[in-house]
Amino acid sequence: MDAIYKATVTAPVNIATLKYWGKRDVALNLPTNSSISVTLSQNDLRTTTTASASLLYTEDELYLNGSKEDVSSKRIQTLFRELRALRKAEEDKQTGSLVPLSKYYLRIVSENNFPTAAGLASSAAGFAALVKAVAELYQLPQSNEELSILARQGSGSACRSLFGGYVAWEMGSKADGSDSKAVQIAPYEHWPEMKAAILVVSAERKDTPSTSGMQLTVKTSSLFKERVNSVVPQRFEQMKKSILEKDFETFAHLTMADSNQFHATCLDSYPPIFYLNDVSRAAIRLVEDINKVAGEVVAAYTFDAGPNAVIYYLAQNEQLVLGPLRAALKNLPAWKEESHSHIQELMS
Ligand code: 2P0
Repeated sequence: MDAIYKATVTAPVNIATLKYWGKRDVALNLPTNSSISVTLSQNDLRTTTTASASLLYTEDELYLNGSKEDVSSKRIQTLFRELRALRKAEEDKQTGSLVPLSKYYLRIVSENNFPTAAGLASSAAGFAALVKAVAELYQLPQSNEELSILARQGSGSACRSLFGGYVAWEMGSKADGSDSKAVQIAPYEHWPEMKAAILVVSAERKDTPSTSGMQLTVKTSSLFKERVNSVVPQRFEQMKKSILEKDFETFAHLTMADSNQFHATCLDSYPPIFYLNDVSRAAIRLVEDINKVAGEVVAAYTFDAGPNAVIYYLAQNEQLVLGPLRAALKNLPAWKEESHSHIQELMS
């Protein structure tokens, strides 16, 4: 009986606080700006992936939440090819002592513990888990930063899910993408008081997929040019500093401003892209009210390519933030109509 070689890993979702939106190279997934995210804890939203290789397998296969997915996409093929090449290099180095896994077919079995493609960064956790699982199966010596370059080619935001805590994706400047990678700004333990809650407004698949949405924005939005050239470079440094200094007020202001500007560039695209809905906009007003009543900034909202809000706050302000949110949303007709809508606390 032929052996099956296996490795299982998990990768958490990351939520951008400084948004990636726009590619300067579509094939290599090179972004038009650097971005920053907070990685959720492994206990929250995550993908668990088992990668296996065996002579028994007759083709490369990928299963996501129990259903067989197409592996012929360029992104998947690139990852398989690059990971095999890295394994092959190790096999060549250690002549004859390693099982030639680079020649075996792969089977990837992946499960999300949250809705796929509802603006919950499922591709980020998914591709990060795929790269981590195969790297572990192949016992590759590459660092997480090096693996992030691979994950980026699966999905841009996936490179940031290789690290926990506070993470930057440095856009890089090289044409081959070898310096467009994720680095950790600070581990989770640096600022453990940081909490997040997600308002699941809708678990439906999003309208405009990120990849085509951002291409449309790059092509048609004039506000976008201003954003990448003049706004984000400054914000990137300011946000990093606010994280290192645990300055919640600055972090929160930058996070909300960046979410708003990202959605403004979506609206400025032609035809316009709408990711926020009535509940999303109500959540923005509620957070603004909560901060006003508190007399200081105690909560920050951010939205990705979908209507679900992620609210950041510090542990000591949990009641101050979540109490009014729960009370107000309960009475909102649009919130009640959505059977999936709920508030989920994260990073606890
Ligand atoms: C982000 N988003 O920084 C931004 C904010 C959505 C809004 O990264 O084409 O799925 O696979 O590189 O990574 C979503 O884009 O796009 C995303 P691809 P991805 O998290």
